[in-house]
Amino acid sequence: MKIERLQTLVTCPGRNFVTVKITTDQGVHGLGDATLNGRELAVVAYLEEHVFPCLVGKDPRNIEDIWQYLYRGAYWRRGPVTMTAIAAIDMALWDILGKLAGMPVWRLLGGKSRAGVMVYGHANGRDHAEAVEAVQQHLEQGYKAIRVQSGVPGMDKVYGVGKTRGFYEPAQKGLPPEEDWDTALYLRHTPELFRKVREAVGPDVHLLHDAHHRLTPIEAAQLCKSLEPWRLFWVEDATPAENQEAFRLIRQHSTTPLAVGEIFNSIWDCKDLIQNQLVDYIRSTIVHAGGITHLRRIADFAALHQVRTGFHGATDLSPVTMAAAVNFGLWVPNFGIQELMPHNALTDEVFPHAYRFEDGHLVMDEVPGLGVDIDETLAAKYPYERAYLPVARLRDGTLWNW
Ligand code: KDG
Ligand code: MG
Repeated sequence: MKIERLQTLVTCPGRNFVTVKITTDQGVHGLGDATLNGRELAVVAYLEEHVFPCLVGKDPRNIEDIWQYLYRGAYWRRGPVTMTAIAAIDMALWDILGKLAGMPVWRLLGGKSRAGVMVYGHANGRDHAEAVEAVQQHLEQGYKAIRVQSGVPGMDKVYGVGKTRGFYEPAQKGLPPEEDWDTALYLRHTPELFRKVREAVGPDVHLLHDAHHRLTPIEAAQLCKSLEPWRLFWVEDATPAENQEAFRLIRQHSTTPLAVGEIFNSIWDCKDLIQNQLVDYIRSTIVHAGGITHLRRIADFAALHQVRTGFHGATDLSPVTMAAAVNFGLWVPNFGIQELMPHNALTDEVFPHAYRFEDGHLVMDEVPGLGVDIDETLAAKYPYERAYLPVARLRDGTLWNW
């Protein structure tokens, strides 16, 4: 059996997605997500110029060898563009293997460890009252875990909060918009937000929060300590993690569980964090960290250190990644939680999929492969549109972490 054809399919049904389609000489095809928010076409070029020509004629069932070939064989290792490209190929190969075996990928990985994967939704509001209301709406929809973000008085825009109520999509058409940031205001208002939410919804619901890399280690420690009375499920990206040691300072001051990793692209980005038990949840995602093959390695390593999974699942990860994440989450023994930011209806139409939301969980029936497809005719109606994530600046103009 041979790989005969490899294609990238770029579509923008509301936001940009890059999909890899691999077809074998026997006509079986597999899909992989290759979307890297704001850098989409760099991954397309990497794939089309440097990866696809090397894979024609290879046996698609040799997933591990192809992974090593693309990782070690390139000589240049890691990096988001490379690892997203490798991830897309890897997902497509697992999809093909599942279809050949007539089994879902969760079965190939080792079978189900649970009936469904618990997800967390996004509640956000322009102020605390709106945020509390959004949490209550999520509870009515069946969510057991809810991330809460709120506007901060004195700041125009805050990560996670849209201009209108409800849905929040950070990437915007055109060039990167600029937002301002004031750490002192944020640190003052966030514990108050969680006091109000916890008092409104009671002890049972899991509450999460994303600090989105904005804080220094000692500020992150202050935030996590101040949130302890409200018993969060986690604080995410409390401080940037390029220096993995930075998390030690947070740990020394707080017992609030920590999650990190949505921008990691390899096991080397989290080795020290995991080995030293400086975090509790690893958020690396299948699309940006080398696919199922590499995430399995990260998850197994994490399991040795009581670190659980909590994969990224924002709208810039296509339904192909979400399908892969559900397959992975059904199997992985050290599953923690899965982020779910639902796609718009048009995206779900372009990518018909087998996973569905039921009572706070994503579930999936016994379908071969990843359980996701692409309607190529519909996808072609929505061509790529340049879009970027915002950048953040402190009040004095200093460029900050968005
Ligand atoms: O592309 C960046 C977004 O996916 C990211 O900002 C969303 O932080 C995010 C999250 O936790 O979903
Ligand atoms: Mg995040």
